[in-house]
Amino acid sequence: MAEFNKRLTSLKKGHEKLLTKKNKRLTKNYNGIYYRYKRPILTGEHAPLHWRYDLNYESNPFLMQRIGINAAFNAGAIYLNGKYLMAVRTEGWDRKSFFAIAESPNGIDNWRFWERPVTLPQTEDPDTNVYDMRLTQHEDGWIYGVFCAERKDPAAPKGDTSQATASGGIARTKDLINWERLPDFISHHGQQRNLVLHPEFVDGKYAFYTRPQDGFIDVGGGGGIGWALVDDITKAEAPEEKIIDEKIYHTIKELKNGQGPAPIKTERGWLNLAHGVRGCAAGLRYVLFMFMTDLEDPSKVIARPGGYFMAPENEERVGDVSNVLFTNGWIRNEKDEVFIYYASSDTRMHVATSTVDRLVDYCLNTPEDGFRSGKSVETINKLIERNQGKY
Ligand code: M1P
Repeated sequence: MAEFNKRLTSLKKGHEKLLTKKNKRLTKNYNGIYYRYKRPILTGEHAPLHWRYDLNYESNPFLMQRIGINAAFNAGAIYLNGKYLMAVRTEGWDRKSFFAIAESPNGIDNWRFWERPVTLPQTEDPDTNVYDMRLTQHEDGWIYGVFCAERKDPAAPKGDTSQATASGGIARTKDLINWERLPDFISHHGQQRNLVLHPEFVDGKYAFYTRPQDGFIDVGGGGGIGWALVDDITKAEAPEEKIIDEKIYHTIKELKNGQGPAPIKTERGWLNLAHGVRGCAAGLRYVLFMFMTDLEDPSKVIARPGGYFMAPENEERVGDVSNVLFTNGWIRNEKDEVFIYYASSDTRMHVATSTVDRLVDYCLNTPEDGFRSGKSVETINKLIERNQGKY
């Protein structure tokens, strides 16, 4: 018992130390667009001890970890009542992901999970795995959590234990504790792994960013960021999906792309953050990119800064699925500061900070991709001309 108590005290102390560690903004190599931070903001190790350990001496005299949390990543985010909150994709040792809300007083550090993970109601066809929740505070008064609901493919040949289907799951809440599950999004164009709800009605309808894809991994002949209008969110069905951002040969989104979080409204247009994927000898490389859309018609792209906005760096490059940056959450606070929550290599969460003005400037003034090496050189030469006498 003495040994048990000693270890428990030390576990609690170590955990508290991790949770209260200050983060540090990195000013070296600042690119004028955003700041990165020294440490990840949330990892599997941040999961509460009472989720992982049986804390009763009688049933766990060795104080063994009974349940493990492998990773904390791909979090949706929301600023609610002055609190910075993330709906974190929390993945157990058993490979199942679930959502758990984590809270920080300043958006940067001191992140703490709430007492319990989210209990997500099921549809008639229970999900095997759920992940990548985008939180949207909609003008209809609800907070929506839109996520991927994965199930074994009923059409998989006998003995194939990996073929899956991805659908757009939808749930809504007022407090992030009690959730109402709505039927999955019905797409007429294949699977949906990357669904995001726009925060405002468009033409009196709910508007979704979609990603029609032929298979579970491959987008195939489909792909691109799509746009679909839905009459009734309690029976969301999209007969039509219009592609607003295509995947393009020899770009950072050659293989696939997907909307990140719900866009941020600015005076100049909607700021959009997304991920782009290309193949290389090391496998798939996931980076983040931005684009801006028209205020009146958010399906119309008005600015396409070329190349990536953020790519994996240093430790971010390595994890369970290496060479991946992924984002599905960001927060704009009342000071127009923007907190970009991104995950590295399907393992841990980070934050980068910027401002609305900077991101608008980035979108409107970064040269577009010319799609050929020769065009890239032309673009650099134009800048060199403008810089004559300045260097
Ligand atoms: O492993 C990288 C990412 O792969 C998927 O994203 P996409 O559908 O764009 O390929 C998702 O499983 C995502 O969660 C994951 O981070």
